Amino acid sequence: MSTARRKASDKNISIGNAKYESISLLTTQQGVQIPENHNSLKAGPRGPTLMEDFILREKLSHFDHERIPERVVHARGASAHGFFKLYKPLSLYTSADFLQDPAIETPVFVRFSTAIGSRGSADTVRDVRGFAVKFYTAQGNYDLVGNNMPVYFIQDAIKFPDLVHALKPEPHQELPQASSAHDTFWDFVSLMPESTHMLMWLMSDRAIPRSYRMMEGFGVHTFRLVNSHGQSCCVKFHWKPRLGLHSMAWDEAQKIAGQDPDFHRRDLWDAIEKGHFPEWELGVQLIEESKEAELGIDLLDATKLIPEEMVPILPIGRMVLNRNPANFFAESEQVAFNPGNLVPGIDFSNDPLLQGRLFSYTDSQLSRLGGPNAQGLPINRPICPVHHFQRGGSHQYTSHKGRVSYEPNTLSAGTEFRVDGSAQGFQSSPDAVAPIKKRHQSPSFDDHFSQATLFWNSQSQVEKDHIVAAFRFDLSNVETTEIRQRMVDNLAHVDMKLATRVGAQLGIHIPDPSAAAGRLGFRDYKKKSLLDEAPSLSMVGRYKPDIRTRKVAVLAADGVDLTSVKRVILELTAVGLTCQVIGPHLGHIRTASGRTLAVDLTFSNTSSVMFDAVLLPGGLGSAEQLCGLGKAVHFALEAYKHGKPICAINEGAHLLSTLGFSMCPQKDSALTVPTPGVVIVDSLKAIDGQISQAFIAAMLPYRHWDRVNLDSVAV
Ligand code: HDD
Repeated sequence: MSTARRKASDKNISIGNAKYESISLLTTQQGVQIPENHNSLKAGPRGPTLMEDFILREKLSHFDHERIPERVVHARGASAHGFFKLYKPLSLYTSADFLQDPAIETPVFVRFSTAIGSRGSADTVRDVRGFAVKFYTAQGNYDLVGNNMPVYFIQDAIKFPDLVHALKPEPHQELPQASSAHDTFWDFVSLMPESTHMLMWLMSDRAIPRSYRMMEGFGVHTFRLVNSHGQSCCVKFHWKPRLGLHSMAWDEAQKIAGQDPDFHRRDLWDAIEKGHFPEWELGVQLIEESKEAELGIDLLDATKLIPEEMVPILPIGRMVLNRNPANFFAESEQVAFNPGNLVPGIDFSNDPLLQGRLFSYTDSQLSRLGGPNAQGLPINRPICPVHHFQRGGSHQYTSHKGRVSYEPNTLSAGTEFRVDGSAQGFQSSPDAVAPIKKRHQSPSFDDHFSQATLFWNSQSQVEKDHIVAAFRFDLSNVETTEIRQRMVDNLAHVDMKLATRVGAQLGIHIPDPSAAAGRLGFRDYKKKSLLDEAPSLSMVGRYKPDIRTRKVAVLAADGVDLTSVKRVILELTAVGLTCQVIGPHLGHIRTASGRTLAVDLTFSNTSSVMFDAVLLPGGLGSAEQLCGLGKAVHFALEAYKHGKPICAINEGAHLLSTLGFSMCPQKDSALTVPTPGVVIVDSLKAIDGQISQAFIAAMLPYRHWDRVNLDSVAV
């Protein structure tokens, strides 16, 4: 197309008198139209290719450089946009603008992540999850860069590189990917007793969340809120998910890692696309600085939490994620969080872990994002005006006007940025600083086990069983016997029963708490905890059940009785559940009444681990076919074994008989519950709405680990 014709046909962009249509034209980065994009420039039809082909060179060169270094930790993640809205003004505690006016919606960008794995690793591995929130406030960006666990492995940032080196794949063979189950990790943490509390969380079901949408978030460190009078108080931040706190079964998490490594990323994306916007409530624990001593817990120690039973959480607002990123790289990959991004009214504490982070994030991003101007990228840019005299640097996005790049100056209103006294701008909260310079740690950090014990004591029996199983899995993969022994000896300081149960399968001696005495970093000191148990540390029974967005698998084959199940599906969909029909093949199946039913997925491309509940419709033909289909039988067995709610209508119950024990409906009764979470229904006897209500009731607890014969059911 000639330039003239190109101009004539174009509509969207005007430059001078000319108009250009940008969409229809393929151009180079310089805007030169490319005639075709399939053949490089050659001398003759069979080559050679010519160096002068600037179109080829530009394309290949851009491709060659389109990867940037992945985050050194938290490389694997997914993000979403949304907003934060306050419940009521917090002016008593903070002058932060976004915490004053409940009418304002502050835009946010949130990135969830795993910590250990590389960018391409699976979402569902056992790991702490990152929960990083960027608030684009009128006073600048505020980043709350937290995790889904309220404590951390180490107390001082100087240990962070060692922790991460120990946790990452071992350097000689780059194994294993995204897993703590190897020698170097347990070698390090067994020599670092301060990590024991975090290890309890890591080995708990919190480390295998069902969804990013169903996990809590924590700021971890103590921060400070500062009001307009300069008065400050200590604060801990908490995110509480509206959909409750749910986890996978370990067996399930491992299988999903193979079947759908993008499980969490997809789940977040799909929920937002469907308009099921994830929501969290932000809460704060406020502690007057003078009351810190009364708590008996050092607020600067990131391996400790303040139980809600001691300081309740005050809900202050809610966050809704309602928009997926337009481009993963530009937003999720290029976003740069930094705990040092603060706004007036919020301040740091002297937590030595936090203090080190304040250096590390900026430093890390210099190499990851290629220079000091990454905050100018669209995703990182504040929404408020920015005025400074910093100039130059790689990838400078702003063409600064004028001759002045210093301050003070008289040539460019150089004093206009000066703030008046201590009333405006970011004011660091005044703090007394102890005068002795020394490389040391406060003795109040020495208690390494009391909160690990508190956590253990606060778990339900099932949660304890899962923690024991997780320790056994990880430690069984440790090749060095001495490391296994050392770790279990440490666990003896948490609870002797825990240590004995974990150690039983590890081919080691009986756990011996005294073995640790005198070891580097080990202090034989355990504070008496003010609480014996803190129910808030358990995942059980903490949230009002909310079943919205859960996924129900409807297993069906030719001969399915649609009449009895259609209404149930409609009723489940009406309360926010997603039902998908799983059949022996794609396309349609024939129903008992001769109609057709569309199949969403087959037993070849999905399995029970992708669903939260299972519905087995009636129809003799369908039931008989499914009972003869190994994958369908496995589906039901696996769902049973993972404690999932199952509802069988009429002949649908036949599939349950493959579980190996009696699952017969009771005569004269519309509903039978042979074991927790399994509902067998006689549709002829059930009244309107009864089936879906019974199924929904079975879904409320999410899982039924108290089922009979759970272990004897083979999967
Ligand atoms: Fe960190 C990334 C959370 C301790 C150094 N960290 C990173 C991310 C999260 C956290 C959520 C990913 C942010 C994103 O999505 O881009 N980190 C934490 C929490 C910690 C913590 C909750 C303890 C309470 N981190 C920590 C320490 C150091 C770092 C002690 C170093 C001294 N973290 C980094 C980093 C990363 C990072 C190397 C990797 C890439 C980046 O920052 O931008 O600087």
